[in-house]
Amino acid sequence: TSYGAFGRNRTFPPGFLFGVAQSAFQVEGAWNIDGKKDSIWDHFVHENRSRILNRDTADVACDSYHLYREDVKLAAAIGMKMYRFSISWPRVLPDGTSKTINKKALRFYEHLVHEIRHHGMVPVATLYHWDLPQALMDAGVDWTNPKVVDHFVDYARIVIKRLHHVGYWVTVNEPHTFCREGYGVGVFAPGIRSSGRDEYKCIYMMMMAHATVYRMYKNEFPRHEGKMSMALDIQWFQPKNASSAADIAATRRTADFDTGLYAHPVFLGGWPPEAERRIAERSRRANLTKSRLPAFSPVEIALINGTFDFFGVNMYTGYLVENLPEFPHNVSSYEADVHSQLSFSPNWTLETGYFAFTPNAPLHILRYVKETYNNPEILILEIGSSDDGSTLYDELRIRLFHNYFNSILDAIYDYDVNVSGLNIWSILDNFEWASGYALHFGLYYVDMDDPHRTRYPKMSTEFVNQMTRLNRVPAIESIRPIYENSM
Ligand code: GBH
Repeated sequence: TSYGAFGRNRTFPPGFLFGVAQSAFQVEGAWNIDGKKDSIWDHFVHENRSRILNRDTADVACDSYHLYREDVKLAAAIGMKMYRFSISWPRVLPDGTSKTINKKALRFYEHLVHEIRHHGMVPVATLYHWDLPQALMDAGVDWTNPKVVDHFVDYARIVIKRLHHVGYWVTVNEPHTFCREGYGVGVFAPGIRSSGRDEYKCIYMMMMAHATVYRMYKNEFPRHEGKMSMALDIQWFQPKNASSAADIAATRRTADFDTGLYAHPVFLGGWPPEAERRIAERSRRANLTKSRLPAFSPVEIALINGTFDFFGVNMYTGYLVENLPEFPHNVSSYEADVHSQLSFSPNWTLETGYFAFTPNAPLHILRYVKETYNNPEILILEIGSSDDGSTLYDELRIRLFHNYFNSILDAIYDYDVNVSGLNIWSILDNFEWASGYALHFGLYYVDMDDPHRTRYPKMSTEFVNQMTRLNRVPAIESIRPIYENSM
């Protein structure tokens, strides 16, 4: 590992913001309180409890709907200057539409924003972190139906009008994960298994929804200073066999599908040409009358292109990519379109959950974004790792932070990448979707059997605290004594 000329003592640039992240469904609980109705996630979890590991539910989760003041305080206490949360659409609009506005919900988010500002932090607000109102779903207005776009804009307008002090707006969180797992694989809500078909409609609709909200925001709220973009999950892809031309091509193809289908329309304009061509060709060979990837009209390309004030990145891991042989012509799926296989290198430490600690992944991801998408301002909206909840001494997370954060400094100083801040996923252990409470991403441990949901600082809180005080990445060895002293 090389950390360049400054060694490990480089400081973060002036104005660099540290923050923490979370999302409504994963922390709020209060699933049916004060007028909130079901989201597709409430429905997905309740309809078939075996969909979630250990039959967990998010009915109470961290109870942050009631305890949010404490959460904000915990973040401020470790020197955070940003606080990322999401707004629950079915809390604000229980039926999904603007016909019924839940005043209590708007008041809740207004208080939350106020509390964040009061503690000297910048609110980062996500409008859609995967919790579509079930009422819309029941009415057939889901992410394959163009009507979802108008409803999303109505909802966004109501929320934005009320929350003046948000510094960064995130329209949609990880459309890649949402469309892949929700409409392709079906292990996330709404549980649809339509790989490469509804999955692609979902991408199209999310691009339209994002862009229409962005245009509405700029037209209707010209005096708001908040910046707006999306959160895209970006992985560092490397060929499994670095001297195999097939693996090198598969790596490019995978980035084109997993990143390009989501980033190209917004940051460069239109679908990534290679992926668009492949899907069209495979659709033709399967005797379909049109491509499974919905076409953008020239007007739509122009509508979506440029709808960003920064590039929001969620980063966790790297993957090795191996080429797979072409699938038969009549297989209509994302897997057949991309025909590659992902794995982790044996050199990487596996985390409890989905990810592997991939040394220097942030540097590669940040360089990729800079070089591919014309050097935008980059805000890291999520970076973090999971443990199994068995100890507060989260050594692996500290090692990962040490490497990942130094790697961000490398990107800034050695490669001139414009990174304005980072948000750690997550402030609290919370409901990790289909994995329930088995994966612990928090800086604070939360005991889900404790009715009070007491928050306990893990050792990494002290690592982060030192980092925000010193404005540089602290030495790993310095942390344990400080942590133990503070207990
Ligand atoms: C982000 O998603 C989310 O924005 C956030 O809500 C989430 O809590 C956080 O990261 C941590 O995961 O191996 O087939 O089971 C990352 C989404 C979704 C990425 C599941 C890995 C693994 C699919 N993750 N995916 S599988």
